[in-house]
Parts: sequence; C-alpha cells; structure tokens
Amino acid sequence: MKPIDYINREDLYGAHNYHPLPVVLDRGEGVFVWDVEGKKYFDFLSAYSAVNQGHCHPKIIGALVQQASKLTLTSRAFYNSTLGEYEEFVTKYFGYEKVLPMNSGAEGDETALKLCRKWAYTKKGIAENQAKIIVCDGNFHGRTISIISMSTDPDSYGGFGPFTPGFIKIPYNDIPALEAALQDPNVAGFLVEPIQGEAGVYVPDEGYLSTAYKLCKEKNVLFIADEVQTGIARTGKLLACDHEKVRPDILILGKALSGGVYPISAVLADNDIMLCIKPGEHGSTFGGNPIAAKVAIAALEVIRDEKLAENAENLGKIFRSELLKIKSDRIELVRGKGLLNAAVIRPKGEQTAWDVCIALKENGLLAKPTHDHIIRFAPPLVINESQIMEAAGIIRETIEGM
Ligand code: IF1
Repeated sequence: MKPIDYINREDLYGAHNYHPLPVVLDRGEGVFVWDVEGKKYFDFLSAYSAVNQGHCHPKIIGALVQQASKLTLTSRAFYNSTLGEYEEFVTKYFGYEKVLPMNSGAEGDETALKLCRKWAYTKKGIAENQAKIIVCDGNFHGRTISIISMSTDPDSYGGFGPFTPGFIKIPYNDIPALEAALQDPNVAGFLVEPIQGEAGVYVPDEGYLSTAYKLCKEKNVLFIADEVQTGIARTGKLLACDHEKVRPDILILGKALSGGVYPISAVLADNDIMLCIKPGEHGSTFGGNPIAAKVAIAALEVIRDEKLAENAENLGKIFRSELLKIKSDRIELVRGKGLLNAAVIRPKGEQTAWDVCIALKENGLLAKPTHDHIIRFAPPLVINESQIMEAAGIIRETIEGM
C-alpha cells in the first residue's frame, strides 16, 4: 500500500473530525518517527505533549506488557494490588493527599469541575446550583459538552449547543479582570492553563499565576490548574506552576502521565476538597486500572530518573535562541518555556503556517500549526543537544528557503 492508500482508507471509514498533515506514521522510537515508506522524521509535536518520555520508552512499554499479561482491569467494584501502590506513588510525587484517577484529559477537567462545585456547596456554602467557575478566553480543556461550554473558540463550541451554565469568561493574563470577576460571591473556582497551549503557546506575564492564586485565596476560591499539556516536565519544571511556586488547590494531569503509551489522567487535591465526593458520586470503568497504575509509575520514574525537566529547561533555551537566528521576515516572534515553544509565522501571500509545516515534513521534521499562523514546536523531552541543533537547522533551512 502507498501512503495515499492509507489516507483514502481513513477517509472512507473514519469520521472527518481531523485534518491531518499528509504523512502516514508506522513506527516511533525516542524523538523519531518513521512513515510507512521508512522515511524518518523528528517528531516536534509529541502527540501534543503526551510523548514527553520519547516514543515507545522501553521502561514504560515493559511496565505495560508485564501488567497486561497479568491483570488488566478489575473495575473499582473491587480492590486490587496495583491501585494503592500508584495512588501512594503519584500523591507523594506531586505532594497532594489524594488522587482521583481517570483516563482522558477531558475527563480530568470534568472531574475537577465536579469537585469544585461539590466543594462549593458542601464546604463554601454557596447555594445549590449557583456555583460559578471563572475560565479564560482562548482556553482549551477538552471536547465534552461542558468543557466546550467554557470555550471561546467557535470551532470548539459551534453547533454543539445548548451549553452548560455556570462559567464566567475573562481575558487570559489579565489580573484586573480576574479581580473584578472574583467579586461575585458565588464564584467557587478559577480554572486556568499555566500556559495556553492551543491558543498558540501563550505564556502569561511573570507573576500572573502567583497573583491570581493569591487573589483566589483571598476570596476562598479554588485555584484549579489544567497541566494536562504543560505538566510532566514539558515547560522545564515538573509543573508549569512550579515556575512561580504556585501549588494549585486542584491539579489536573493527563497526556505524558503515561508517556503516550496509554490514556491516563488524574486529579490531585487534599482531603478537604477531595473527600467532598462520596462513594458512588463519581467514577469511570477504566479509571485507575492496573495497566494505567503501572504505566503511570514507570512514566513518572522516567521523568525523574532521566532529569527530563532540567533537559527541557536547558534545550528549550538553546532552541529558542537558534530560532531567533533565522534570517527571515517569516518569523514574527518565538515564545515558549522549556520545550513547549511556538513560532508566529508572518503570512506571505497565501502561504500559511500549514505550508511551512508541509515543507518541514519534506525536510524530515513534523510539526503542526495551531490556528493558521502559529507553529507549535514540542519535541519529546529526551531530545539531546545535537538533535535539537540538527532540528533547528532543518527549521532554519526550510523557512529561509521558502
Ligand atoms: C484534540 C488541542 C492541544 C489540553 C489541555 C485538556 C485537554 C487537552 C490543556 C484534553 C488536549 C489535545 C486534544 C487534541 C489536540 C490537543 C490540543 F489542539 F486540541 F488543543 F494539545 F493543544 N487540557 N489537547 O491540551 O485532553 O481529552 O484530549 O486527553 O482534541 O484535537 P484529552
């Protein structure tokens, strides 16, 4: 079969809910992926920061295979020998008293919304069904109906109404707007991405997160950090909130919590919040299953043992400085933290960021535009200095050659 045959087959039998770059991947190892014709590429998307530990990391695959041949799923109707081990490991790893295990990032966000509302009614004393949660313009928290009810992106919410009430939208990186919104006594929580990934790697001003946290505490409002994309060492610290020493009241993790090997998400909080949800009030068939438990432990051990946060911090600086050397008016600006970076591409005629990504693909590097003029560059955190220099060279030659 030729690549076009794979593409046509997906087109014929699969929903058209994506518009992928025309490349058909077949194998991954570390920072590289190969297509069905054996062509090798740098993966500079990392499945939107799910593959921070590199493709098919042997330690994580080993944990998956070992548990998969022993016990895959018990449901939470019974106890099992792996869940408690994982719960102790992950709560100590991130410094929280409790974890509620789920599967997708969206389920993590939905769980955090429910937890926040439950806490509002049982602990803060907000009247039933009156709790409000502040969110930011440009947010991306997933694709469920309640989550897109928070969205300001018509591509995310258009045509899917009616929407879930109880959300207050304010501009991102805008402290006065947050202060004003916090005057409402029915506000229970503030849900925020420490860096807005989908919005184009929008890094807020230094101090935004710590000031926002302080304002929330003054009003007894929960600070909820969605670190599904920015967490797990991606931005050069274990959590993006760590850059400002902010400890979220509710922490949402996903993606690289499994190293891209298995759908795993988690919500972490202390007892006074987490115990507001009683037995039978929330759950999931696969949440915290034995495979997820063992895979997540291995994935987090890799982050720690291979010092991937430090690597992301160091190589991110090198990468941004290399991009800034590109002599081309196509690059309007470069922004990011650690190895979560983006280049804003100045449109030239009809050429958009998509065309740049097609040219990058031809030159052996895979990246995807977010919106039509921003390219996100997010390689696996296991990348080394010579690889990041080689990749920056590909980007430079491609853009200077356009
Ligand atoms: C798609 C975007 C990125 C996320 C944050 C929760 C979730 C995501 C901060 C939900 C998921 C993914 C979803 C995927 C593409 C990708 C994405 F472009 F959609 F916005 F990364 F920026 N919080 N992001 O980034 O996690 O339910 O997907 O496991 O939907 O196209 P999920």
